[in-house]
This record gives sequence, structure tokens and C-alpha cells, in this order.
Amino acid sequence: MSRQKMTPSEALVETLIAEGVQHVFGIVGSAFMDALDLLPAAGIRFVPVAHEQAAAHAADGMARVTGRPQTCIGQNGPGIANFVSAMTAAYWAHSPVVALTPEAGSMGMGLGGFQELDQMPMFAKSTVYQVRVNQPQRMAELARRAFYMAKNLNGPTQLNIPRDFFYGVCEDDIYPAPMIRRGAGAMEDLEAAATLVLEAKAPVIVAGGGVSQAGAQAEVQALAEYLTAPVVNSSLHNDTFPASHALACGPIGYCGSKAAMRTIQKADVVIALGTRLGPFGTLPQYDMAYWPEDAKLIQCDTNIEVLGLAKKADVYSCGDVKAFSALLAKRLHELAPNRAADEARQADVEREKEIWEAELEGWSTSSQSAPMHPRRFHKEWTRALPANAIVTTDIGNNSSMINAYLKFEGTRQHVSALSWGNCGFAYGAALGCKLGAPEAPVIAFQGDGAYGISGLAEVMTAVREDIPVIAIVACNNEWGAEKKNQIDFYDERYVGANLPDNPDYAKLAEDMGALGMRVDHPDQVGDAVREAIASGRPCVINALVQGGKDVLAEPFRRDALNLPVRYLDKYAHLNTR
Ligand SMILES: Cc1ncc(C[n+]2csc(CCOP(=O)(O)OP(=O)(O)O)c2C)c(N)n1
Ligand SMILES: [Mg+2]
Repeated sequence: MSRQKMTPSEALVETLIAEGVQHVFGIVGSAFMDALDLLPAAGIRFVPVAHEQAAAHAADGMARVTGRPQTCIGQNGPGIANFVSAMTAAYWAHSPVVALTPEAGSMGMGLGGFQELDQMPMFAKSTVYQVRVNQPQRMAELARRAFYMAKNLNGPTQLNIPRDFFYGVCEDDIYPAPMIRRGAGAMEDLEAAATLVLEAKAPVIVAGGGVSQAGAQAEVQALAEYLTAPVVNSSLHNDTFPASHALACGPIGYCGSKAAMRTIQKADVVIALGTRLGPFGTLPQYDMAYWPEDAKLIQCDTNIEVLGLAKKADVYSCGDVKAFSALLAKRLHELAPNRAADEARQADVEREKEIWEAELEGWSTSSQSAPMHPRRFHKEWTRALPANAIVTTDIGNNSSMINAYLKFEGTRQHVSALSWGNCGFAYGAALGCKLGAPEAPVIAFQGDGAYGISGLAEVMTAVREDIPVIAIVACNNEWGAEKKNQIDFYDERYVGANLPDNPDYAKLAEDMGALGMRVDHPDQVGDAVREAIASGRPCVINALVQGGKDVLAEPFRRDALNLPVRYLDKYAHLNTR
């Protein structure tokens, strides 16, 4: 488009079109009526939600499955404040969400008018870029910049728009922001990595979220096969390496795969691809301090900020993991063309996997009870998923347990709350995933507590907007993950940890116009999942599972809790016995 006369609302909407945006998630508000009015004619679907948090989660989920920036919008003040938690989830997930945040009008700002709050500070630490449109004429330029930064810094951005700046006249040339290629990083770093890897006896690859985002699975696989290097997924990224591959060990981290953790424990060189190696995913698990402190470390990431952040490495490379993996494999072939496959290592990986699978099976099969043993349930529902299923996962004890069961062959299939760890993530994210990948069954998995935070209300959104996501609610009548802390540290004194008298979420779903199913026996689970997928309707599976100390998995933050110490007499009975 050459320069044309248009309004700022038109400039914004035309920029969305140029960026390939087809959906805007939000709740209607006077602050952006003028732009909203254009969306249908622009071919952009406005997707109204029940709470703005879900709008930002949906944009995040959609961005994660499509790899393209996605948007949310809301009313200035309270509507935009409702984005904060979800934007932070997107920030730590490196997800390109562009939040369009109308704010109080420029002439009234600072007077304490209606719905007024400075909207920049609240996103300062959860965006990679934020800008306030300071002149209506700059709408297209600054909107394009918000997309440029979201794409190239791979994270959420904020375009803050005083509400009167939707009106006026501008002259604009509309075009999409460029995507800048990074390449494989510096050649010196690649050479140093090749040298280290060739000396290694037991290299192990950590495939992080960046592998999925960069579409680097094939390159990582070729590298792994050349080296006979086992591959572990970083925590909550079970979709970064095909689970059925002979070298795939599963995820390290909380409730992950013991095979992966025992394998990385033996590494002499770790090749960390697209991961910050944060504490969330490298802390001891199952009483196993598995991180190989003495191993050499090669870390490649496109984001310079995460290099060396959590672990000191021997070689850093700031590059695209896809290009880096391909070029590293090519260089290794040149340096050692006749390297043979390491059969002993392959056999070791197979042995570790067999041991772990047998142990997990032992935890998961014995019970036939109703309500179900949670692990038995997780085995059944994960087994019933088709290969192309996308699963969004929440935070909680059950949401963590499933890390050992969720297996994926492709990328962009595991969409989790990651290190922001907010209960109430899964359902909103699933709405966006489904719109981004309509052909894939999308499952939102969460506990009953998390479901109450935001999933429940958003079933209305799924029905109204005909977005057939399937919620699985692990109903154990407790905030299990936190209850486990009260079990282990507070002598089973439960404060706020129980959820008595839960309603039947299946019936509630039916009332809201969705399909509702209630399962309480393992034999019902597979059929329920298959029926839900076949129905093509929004569906809620209320799964009654056992809770309490006999079944809850170990707490995650054991490292961060102390046993209680009380000095005042009135609290003396609360001392650890
Ligand atoms: C928004 C938010 N509030 C509170 C917490 C603290 N928290 C972490 S896990 C958890 C319990 C989750 O319970 P539920 O969703 O029922 O799953 P369960 O642990 O029972 O499987 C809570 C309250 C959190 N992570 N996020
Ligand atoms: Mg629960």
C-alpha cells in the first residue's frame, strides 16, 4: 500500500491485516469502539471472552501453535489490568502476544477520571517492548514496531493507545514488520562446540522450547543420530523431540522421566538447545540431583539474555537453534566422517527407558478403584489421545504428574503455563490453540481448583463462539499441590486446601450448552475422550480422582519451604513435632 489518508483506527486494523492477524481476543469496551467496528469488514474475527485474562491466554496459546504474533484488546483500566497475569505467562514462555491496550484519554490523564491507571508500569517487566502512541498520526508506525519487537524478540509487547487517539487523520504506508534472520551464530562458537562435542564420550542434548519454536526437530534429530546422543526434553516441553525416537528419553524436571534424569546425570557434555536451563526445570526430582555439574556445557539460544543466565557454559552461541544444529552436524561430518554409531550408549538408553517405563507402569496400573487413582487416570486419558492432539496444561499436582505421561511426536503440541505457573492458564490458552490449529483436537488439562479460577467461566466462551475445546478437570476436591505442602510440612493441618462440595462440572457444562461427561472409573476414560473428540463440540470431562496424602505426587517447591518454627506460646502447639 502506498501512503494513503486514513484514520488511526484504520491504520491499526490495516496493520493487523498486514501482520496476518485473523483474530483479536477481548471484551467489548467503549475505549476501542471505533477500531472494533472495522474488524468484521477487515476479515478479522473478534473473539469475546468471559474475562480478559482468558483473552491474553488465548492469544498466547494461538501464538504458540501458529508461531505468529496474536493479539488481545480490552477496556482501559480494569479490562487491561486483567491481562497482567496472562501477559507474564506469555513473557516467560517467549510467546509473541501483542496486547493492544487502550487507556484513558490524553486530555484527561492524571485527573483521576473514569477507569484511569498508568498502564505502562504494570507491563514493564512482562513485555519485551512497550510503547505509548503519543500522536495519533504515529499509529501505523508504532503498531508495526510492536509487531516487529514481538516477532524478533520473541515475546509479548504492548501498544498503549490513549482512547482519543483512535480518532483523527493520518497518512500512512502499511506493510508488515520484517523478520530478521539470526543464522547459526558466530562461526568461532560453532567451531568450539564441534571440538567439544567430538571429544565427548557421553554427549546429551537438552531440547528446549526453542527447538519447537524454531521448527528445529529434524535438525536436532540428525545431530542426535550422528552422535548417538540421547535427547531429553526441557521441563514442560515434551514436544521438542519425537517421543518414539530411540534416543528420546522424555523430560527432565518436576514429575518428569527418570530415564531422562538418569541419562543426563551420565553426560560429559550437555548440548543445550533453545533453553535457559532455569531452576524450574533443573532442580532435583525424585530425590535425584541429576544435573551433571561436572559436564561441559554448550548453550545455543537466539535470545542473548538467557545465555549463561542459570548455568555457566563452556561454549555459548547466540543463534537460531535450527541453523546451529544443522551447521554443527555438517561440521562434525566434515571433521569425523566415519564416526560409528555408539551401540553401547543406545543400549543404555533403551535399558534406562525400560526400567523407568516399568516403574511408572507399576505406579499407574494396579488400581481399579472409583474414584480413580490419579495416575491410573492419567495413563488412560493420555493413551487415548490421537497423534496430532494439542494439550494445554495448568499448574497443580495432577497437572505436574502428567509430565511423565504426555508424549508427542510433533512440535507445538505441549502448551503449558511453564515457569509463570499460574493456576487458570489451560482453558484460555486452549481456546487460542483450537482457533490456531482447528484440525487438531485440543485438550485443556487442569485440576478442579484451577478450573474454578478461569476455565469454568470460559466454557461460555467456547459455546458462544463454537470453539470445540475439551476440558479435562481432575476433580480431587482439593488444591492438591498446596495441600501436599501442608501434609509434608504442617502436620496435615489444612488451611484453605480443601474444595468441599464441588459441583458436578459435567452438569454445569451441559447447562452452559457444552457436552458434559463424568468419569469415575478407569474403564470409562478412553471412550469419554474419544467421544469428546468425535463430538466436535466444546466438552468438559469431569474426572473424579482420589486426592490426599496417599496419591499426591511429591511437592515441587520442597526446596523453598522450611519446617515451622514458632516462638510465641500461643503458637507453640504448631511447632514441628
Ligand atoms: C493463580 C494462582 N493462584 C495460586 C497458586 C498456588 N497454587 C499452585 S498449585 C495450586 C493447587 C492447584 O489445585 P488444583 O487445580 O485443584 O490441582 P491439584 O493440585 O489438586 O491437582 C495452587 C493453589 C498458583 N500457582 N496460581
Ligand atoms: Mg484439585
